[in-house]
Parts: sequence; structure tokens; C-alpha cells
Amino acid sequence: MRWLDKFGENMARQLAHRSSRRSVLGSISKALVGSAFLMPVLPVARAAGKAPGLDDATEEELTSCDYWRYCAVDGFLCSCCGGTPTTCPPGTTPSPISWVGTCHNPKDGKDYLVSYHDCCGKTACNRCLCSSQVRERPGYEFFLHNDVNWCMANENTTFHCTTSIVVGLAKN
Ligand code: ABN
Repeated sequence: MRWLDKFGENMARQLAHRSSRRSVLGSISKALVGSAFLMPVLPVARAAGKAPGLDDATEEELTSCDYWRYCAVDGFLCSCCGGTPTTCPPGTTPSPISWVGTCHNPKDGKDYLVSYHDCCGKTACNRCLCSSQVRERPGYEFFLHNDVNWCMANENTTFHCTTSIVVGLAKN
């Protein structure tokens, strides 16, 4: 294996002889910048950027009460308030407690469990109010009623908007 060591050493010496430190650093930085542009088109990177159950919905669908994942929501859609269907807008905090619904996704024909967390700490967003009553029961059946401020357990209990997080497939 000595010949292989010698060969490797010669190659390294020749390369070092031919290239300056600046050109090597230049090539490395070009490769890094190039890969940053390539990353979003790789399938794994694209999948990683998506929340579970988030299909290829348009902006119009995501801001409409008729979108399937909002089937049991009661509140202002966070996607109309500077957040997304699954994330709170900047400056607000998600509620640790929530209302849960079962929604049918017409795109794959499956039923999903959806958790509706309120975003708290800012005054009411007042945009895209959706008030669904799917499987809701009157207020005296507290945990089957969705007209509730789920920010009640937060330090700042002011309700701003509601997120709709797909938890997983519903068991029928
Ligand atoms: N879950 C939304 C909400 C907040 C305050 C009052 C009613 C409903």
C-alpha cells in the first residue's frame, strides 16, 4: 500500500503547488453558495418545510373558512393575521390548551384530528372570523364547546387568532 500513500502524497503536493489558498477558499465558498440555491428543490428539503397535513393549498384556500382543516374552528384565522394556518403571528404565544375537531380532507378522502390553538398576547385580529359548529355542544358541556378563549391558561390571556394544527389521522 506504500505506492498508494506515495501516489496520494504526490497528488496533494501537485494540487497545493498549482493552487493558491485564495482560489481554494473561493471554490469552497462557490460550492456552498451553489448548494444553498439547490437545497429548496431537493425533495427532502421541500417535504421538511411542510407541516403535517398541509397540502398544496392556495393562499385563497388557507384564508377561507371553507378550507377543510378549519371545519371546527371558532376564531380569526391566523393565516389572515400575519401567521400561518399552523403558526402564531409574531408577538403572540400559542395556547397550551385547545379545542379538537375531526375534519374530512376531500383531497385524500381521509379524516384528520385537528387541534385549534389560540394565539395570545395581542388584541383581537378581527380578520377572517370563522365560527363553525361542527360537533359542537352547548356551552354547559364545556369541553364540547368551541366558543371558548383558549388563552385562559396563558400569562397574557388576550385572544388574537386561532391556528389549526393537524395532529394525525382520526381513528374511525
Ligand atoms: N377560541 C377562540 C375564541 C376566543 C375568545 C372567545 C371565543 C372564542
